Amino acid sequence: MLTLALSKGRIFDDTLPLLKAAGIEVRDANSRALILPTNRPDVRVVLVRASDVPTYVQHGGADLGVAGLDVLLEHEAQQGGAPMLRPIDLKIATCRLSVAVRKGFDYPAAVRQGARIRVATKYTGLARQHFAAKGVHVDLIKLYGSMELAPLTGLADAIVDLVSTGSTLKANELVEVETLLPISSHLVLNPVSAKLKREALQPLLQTLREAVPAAS
Ligand code: PRT
Ligand code: MG
Repeated sequence: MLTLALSKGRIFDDTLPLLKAAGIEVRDANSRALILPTNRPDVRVVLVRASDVPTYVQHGGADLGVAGLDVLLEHEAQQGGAPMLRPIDLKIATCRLSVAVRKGFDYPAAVRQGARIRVATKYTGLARQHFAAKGVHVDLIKLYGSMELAPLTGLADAIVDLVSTGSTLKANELVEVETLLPISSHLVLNPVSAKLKREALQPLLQTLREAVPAAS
């Protein structure tokens, strides 16, 4: 049996067509069940929180999974240790991880070498690495959602968050001032499964690779 961890929402929606192209059809997608069968008796899907996908895959609760690079790199920044096996960039759920501030806030001054900035984010590991590399002292404020509110209420000077169209920032009078990294979702593999279930995994990975649209 191969167990694939997915999160509901954009990753699930964007992964289904790729699975279909690989001959896998997920059943009962609209049920409340957390384990979904597929047309293949040897493949099932488990539904977990986006940020729990690396944990499931790392500890063998799933053989493989799909997660945003933001989630994967933040997980690695928090846990340390070896990076996860990440054989395929699925090029879905694309966005970028950026710094945003209130309109009119002097960001260049706030990130001058040796300066100090208050940053609210869900991505404390990635934000810490980013500002450390710039030689900027950062006070990190961990939030779990609605990051955009932090600069507006004076909780923080800046946020580090995902941006896609930019309309959420715009609606809250924030401006993007720096990009940390471009994001897409990747397939991740449990290292033990990669060895022990190689026979079953290889053809699946190959068809998935072929289903990913070539870079334009
Ligand atoms: O929602 P939940 O707490 O369960 O988990 P989650 O928020 O991590 O899951 P989900 O499904 O929202 O996001 C899963 C993955 O989708 C993320 O880890 C990213 O890799 C990817 N992704 C792609 C995005 C976006 N685009 C995106 N725009 N994730 C979130 N957003 C949010 C962003 O945080 C901001 O609030 O959308 C807003 C900005 O969108 P624009 O279009 O207004 O710029
Ligand atoms: Mg969300």
